Amino acid sequence: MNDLCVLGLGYIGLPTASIFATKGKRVLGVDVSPAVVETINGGKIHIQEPDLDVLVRAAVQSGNLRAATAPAPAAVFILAVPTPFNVQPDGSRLPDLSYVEAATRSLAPHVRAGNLIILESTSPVGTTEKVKAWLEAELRQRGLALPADILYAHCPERILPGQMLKELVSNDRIAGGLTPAAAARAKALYETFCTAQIFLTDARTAEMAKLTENAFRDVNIAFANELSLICDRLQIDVWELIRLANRHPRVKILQPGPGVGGHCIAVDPWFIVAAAPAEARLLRTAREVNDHKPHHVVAQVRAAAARQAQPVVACLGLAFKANVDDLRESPAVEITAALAGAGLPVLAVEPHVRALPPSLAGKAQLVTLEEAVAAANVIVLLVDHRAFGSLTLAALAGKAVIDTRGQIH
Ligand code: SAJ
Repeated sequence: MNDLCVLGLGYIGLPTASIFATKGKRVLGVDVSPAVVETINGGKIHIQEPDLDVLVRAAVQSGNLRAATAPAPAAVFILAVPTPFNVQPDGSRLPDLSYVEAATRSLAPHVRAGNLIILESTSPVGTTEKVKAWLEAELRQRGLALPADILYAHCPERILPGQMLKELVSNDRIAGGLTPAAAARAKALYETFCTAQIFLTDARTAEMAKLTENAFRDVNIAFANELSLICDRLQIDVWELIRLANRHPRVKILQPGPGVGGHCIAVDPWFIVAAAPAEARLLRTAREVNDHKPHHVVAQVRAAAARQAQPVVACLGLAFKANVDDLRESPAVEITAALAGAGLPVLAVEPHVRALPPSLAGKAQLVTLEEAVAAANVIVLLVDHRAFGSLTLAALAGKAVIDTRGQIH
């Protein structure tokens, strides 16, 4: 029998399944996509993350990691499927737990007495309790007996895209159980590879802790983004302002940018807002401030383009943050698409990809940094990639420069 069955082989499930396998656990990785399963069984990866290819190859070659499209019996099940939100007609965002529910129900024929079921997906408070309820309902519907002593825990992941493999091992973790025994067993499991501390709590606190961490960062980025709007109005250099304010021993302002992207920070605070709409006023406003920032940048660029007789706009960077190739949920893509949609000729530079994403295909042209700088008269820096580090204001003299990351000097 498998030691572990990991459901969802994305950014969290794949590294987690692989690292357990390289530590000697027999792991079945499950994904609904046959293409993903085939890729992983071939020792390759379908997502980009430094060194993940080496880890997955080692895991598959050891014989300990195997992928399939359906689960099988295991001592431990880990749910690592997406938890997006749906936008309601009134504009509110409600968590979409359909992937967690489907994955949980798919376990019914395979669970055995004493199994540990871990929810790793970032989830609204109360989801681990729902996992238990869904599994028990599915067992009842199928006329199956409820196995004794099934344990449930929530063990959220905190790894940062771009340095996931390092953080997987070295970040402290939280193990929140529906019972203390569940938390303790989850802790013992993660000690297989986690060299940092693992703190025990209940499942609801663990769920809220994960949401709180990302909401904290969102609020702090919103503070920086709001400052950038205020400074634009007051004609103050926001970067110098933040540098100076941060010399105070208890002030640590984050960096403004073109908006907040990625799959976590722009999503998770909504789970808190949906659960406590009357109380979560600051969190909702922070989301709105950060979601507004791309529109502000688009307006700035359009105003600069209007001052050119024949504007050509260069958008430098499409990824959602520096030095990654992930274009999903990226404010840089949103801004570039809006500029092209406004009828401006747009050159896009993204050294980490070979093709434009579907939302930009046919609307912008993917070129090198040198080509963009030579051809454009409006330069918009959207991502502070290392590859753009050599750009100077002197080299861009005569062009309009909109630097959303404060990188060009
Ligand atoms: N950003 C700014 N200014 C800043 C910092 C970030 O504009 O000063 C922007 C980035 O450009 C990006 C977005 O915020 O668009 C998010 O980037 P990030 O590096 O802050 O975070 P993620 O989304 O890559 O990863 C976050 C991390 N959470 C926290 O730092 C609290 C990570 O530890 C989590 O594991 C991850 O979310 C997750 O999966 O939840």
